[in-house]
Amino acid sequence: MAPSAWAVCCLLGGLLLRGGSPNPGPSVPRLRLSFRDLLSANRSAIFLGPRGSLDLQALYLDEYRDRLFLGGRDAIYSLRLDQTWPDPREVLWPPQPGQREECVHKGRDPLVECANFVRVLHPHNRTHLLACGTGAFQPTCALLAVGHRGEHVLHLEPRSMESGRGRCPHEPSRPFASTFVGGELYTGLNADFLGHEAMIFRSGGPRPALRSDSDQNLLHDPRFVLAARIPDNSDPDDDKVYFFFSETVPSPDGGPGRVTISRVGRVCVNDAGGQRVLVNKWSTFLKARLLCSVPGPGSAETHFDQLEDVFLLWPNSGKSLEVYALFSTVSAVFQGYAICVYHMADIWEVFKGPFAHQDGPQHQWGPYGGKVPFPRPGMCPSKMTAQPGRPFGSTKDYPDEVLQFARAHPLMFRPVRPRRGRPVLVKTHLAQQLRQIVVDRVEAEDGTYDVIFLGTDSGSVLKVIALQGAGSAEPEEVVLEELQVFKVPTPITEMEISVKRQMLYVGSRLGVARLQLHQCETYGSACAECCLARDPYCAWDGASCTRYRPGSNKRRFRRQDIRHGNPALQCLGQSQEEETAGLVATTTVYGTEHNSTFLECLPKSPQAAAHWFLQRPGDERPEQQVKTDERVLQTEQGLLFRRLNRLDAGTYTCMTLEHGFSQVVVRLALEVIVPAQLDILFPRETRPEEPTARGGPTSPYSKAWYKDIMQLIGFANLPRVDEYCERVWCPSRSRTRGKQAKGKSWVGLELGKKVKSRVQAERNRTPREV
Ligand SMILES: *[C@@H]1O[C@H](CO)[C@@H](O)[C@H](O)[C@H]1NC(C)=O
Ligand SMILES: *[C@@H]1O[C@H](CO)[C@@H](O)[C@H](O)[C@H]1NC(C)=O
Ligand SMILES: CC(=O)N[C@H]1CO[C@H](CO)[C@@H](O)[C@@H]1O
Repeated sequence: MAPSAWAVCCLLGGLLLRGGSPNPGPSVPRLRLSFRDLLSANRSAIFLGPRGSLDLQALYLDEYRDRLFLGGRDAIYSLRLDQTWPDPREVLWPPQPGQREECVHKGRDPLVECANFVRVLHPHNRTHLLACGTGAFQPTCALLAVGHRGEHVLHLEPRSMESGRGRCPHEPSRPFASTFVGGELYTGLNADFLGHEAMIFRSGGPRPALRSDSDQNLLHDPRFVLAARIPDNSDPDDDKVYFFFSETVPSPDGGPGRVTISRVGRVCVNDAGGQRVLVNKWSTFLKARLLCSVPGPGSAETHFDQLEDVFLLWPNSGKSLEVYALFSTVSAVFQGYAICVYHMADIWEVFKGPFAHQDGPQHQWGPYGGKVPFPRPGMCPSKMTAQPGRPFGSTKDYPDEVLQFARAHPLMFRPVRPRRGRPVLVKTHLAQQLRQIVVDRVEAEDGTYDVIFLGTDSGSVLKVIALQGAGSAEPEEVVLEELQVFKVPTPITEMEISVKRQMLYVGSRLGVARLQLHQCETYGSACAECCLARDPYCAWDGASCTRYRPGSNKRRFRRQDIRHGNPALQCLGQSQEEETAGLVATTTVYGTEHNSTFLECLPKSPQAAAHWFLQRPGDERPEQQVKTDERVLQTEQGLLFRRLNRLDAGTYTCMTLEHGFSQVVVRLALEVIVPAQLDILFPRETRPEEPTARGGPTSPYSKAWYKDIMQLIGFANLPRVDEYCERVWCPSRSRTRGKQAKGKSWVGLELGKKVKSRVQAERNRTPREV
C-alpha cells in the first residue's frame, strides 16, 4: 500500500503543480495583511487576558446575550460583543485544594497538565452556563451564573460543583467534542485517566447516563471534532446527535496494519438503552465513512482521511443542511488538505442503506444481505416505530434481536460521498497547516458564494472562494486575503462566525481576536481594484469599494464580478483614474554602462503578471516587448540588466495583466551613462559614499556603488533588498511613494537629479564624444 500511495501522492503533487500557471496563481493571496495592518485599520481587536495568555480551551459565542465566553487555564472570561472590545469579566476557577499536588504526584506535568483547563461551555438555561474543566486530572463541572440578557454578570455557583468524569477529558490537549441538548450533555471523549477508554457519553439529565459499549469496539482511538444535534425531520422524536471524528481502524481489507478513516456517527436523542441487552448503553449508534478523495491516474485515488474540522452551514429555509469538512492527508511524505462538502440528505441516505458485514476478523467487509429486523437498528422510537400493533415507544421495548443486530452492525456499508463527488478545494505545497474552517454564504451581484475562512497553524486566517466551473471542470480557487491575526505564529484552535455582526472570532492558545469578515476599502479606491479583488462582500458603488448589499435600491450602480474579476467590462467610465491610467508619469533613472542596473516594478497584486515594454529614443514604431535573455532578466520585482549596454537606453513601461485587465504600474526613462562621463562627473574624492567597501582594486568606479545585484535579488535576501534600497538609493522613497509610483530605480531619485545636472553641465563644457 505504501509505495502506491507514494506514487499517487507525488503524481497528484505534480499534476497540481503543473496545473497552475508559472505566474503566481490565484492560490497566492491577493491581499496580505499583517498583524499591525489589521490592528491599525481596526479590522481586528485582540484579547489576551490580564496575564498575556489565556491558555484558551473553549469559546462560546452567545448571540442571545451578545457575549463571548472563554474557557482558559484556571479562569473563565466574558466579553461583551456590543461594547468597545474587550471590556472583560474574569472568574478564577483553580483546581480544588490538593488536586494540583495530587496531579503532580501522579507524574503529570505541573505546568502543562496540572491546572483546571476549562473545556466545556454550554448554555444551561436563560441565566446559567454549564462549565467543565480538567480540574488537574480530576474533571469537574459547575454552573456559571451569567445573568439575564443585558446584564454582565459572571460567577460560579459554588454549590453546583460536581465530578465531570465522562463530561470533560482529563487532559487539556486531547481532541474532544460535546453538545448540550435538552438539559443533557453529549460528549465524545476518552473518559479515563490514561485516555484509553473512548466513548460517546450522555449525562446530566434525570435519565440514567448512557455510554457506548466498551466491549463492542465501536470506536477505535477516535479523534472527535464536532458534536451537534441535527433534526432529521419535523418530528422531534427523530432528532439525533451527530458526531464527526476520525479513527484508526484495522485495515478494512483484512490486511495487516491500521488505517485512519473519517466518520460521521449518530445516536437518537430519545435512546434509553436496552432492557436486557445494552442496558444503559447506546442502542441506536451507527457510523459511516466520510469519503474525500481526488481521482488520480487510472483508478488510483488520493484520500484525505484525517478530519481536521467541520462546519455546519445551516440553510435559510427549505434546503438541506450542508456539512463543510476540512481534511488532511495521513501520508508522511505528502502533506495536503482538502475541503469536501456533504449534503445532510446524502448522509441520511447512507444510514438508510445496507449495513456493513464481516464474516470474521480476516474477512472482507460486504453489504449485509440477510433480513434486517424491525424496528430497523438506528431508528429512533417515534411515530414510525409506534404503529398500531407495534408498540415500540422506547428503545427499551425493542426486541433483543434488534439490539443484538445493532450491536453487531454499527457500521454502514456505503461511504458518504461529497457533493459533486470530489473536494471543492485541494491545497498542497502549503507553508502552513490548516486547522479550522468556517463558511459564510454570501449573496453577490452575480450569484451566491460560499466564502471559506481557514485557520492556520501560524496564527493567520485565509479567506478563500472556490468557483465552480461549468460541467465537470475543476473548481477555481481564489484566495482573497491572508490575515495575520496573531502577532506570533500560533495554531488557531477555535473559530466562530457571527453573521449578524459580520465578525469572526478567532481563538488560539494565547487568546482571542475579533476580526471583521471584510473591509472593502482596503482593496483600493478605484473601481478596477475593487473589481479585481473578487470579494463577494464588496462592490464598487460608483464612488468607492463598499460592502455589497443585495436588494438595496442603489443596486443598479453596483459593479461586481466575482466569477471573472473583469474590470474592463465592469468599470468602463467608472472613474477618472481608469481613464488616465495610461498617463502614469515617467521617471528618469540612470545606469552606468557595463554595470548592472535594476528597474523595479511591484504589481499591487501577486496574482498579476508583469510585462515590460520598451520605446527606444527616435524609434517610430510602437513600443516593443522587452526581450529577455542571459543579460536582461525579468524577476518578480522587476527588470535586471546584468551588464548595461548603451543601446538599452529608452522608456520602459511595466504593465500588469490580471484577468484580462492591464494597468501601467510604472514608466521609467533609462539613461545610460558611459564610464568616461562618470569620471568627469565624480572625481574620486567627491564620489557618492560607498555603502560597502567591496570594490575591486582595479575598478576605477567602485563595484560597490552598485553592489552585486544578483546576490541581493536572491530570494532569501528579499528583505535586505528593501533595507538596502531604503538606506542607500531611495532616501526619498517614502516621500515619492505615491499610488502609482511604486517603481524606482536603484539609482535613487536625489542622486539621479544630481547626476543629471552634472551631466548637463559636463555636456555643455566637454566635447560630445566623451
Ligand atoms: C472599531 O470597530 C468596532 C467594531 O466594528 C467599532 O465599534 C469601533 O467604533 C471602531 N473604532 C474605530 C476607531 O473605528
Ligand atoms: C437555571 O438553573 C439554575 C440551576 O439549576 C437555577 O438556579 C436558575 O434559577 C435557573 N434559571 C432559570 C431562569 O430558570
Ligand atoms: C561590475 C562592473 O561591471 N563594474 C563596472 C562599472 O563601471 C566601471 C566603469 O565606470 C567598470 O570599470 C566596472 O568594471
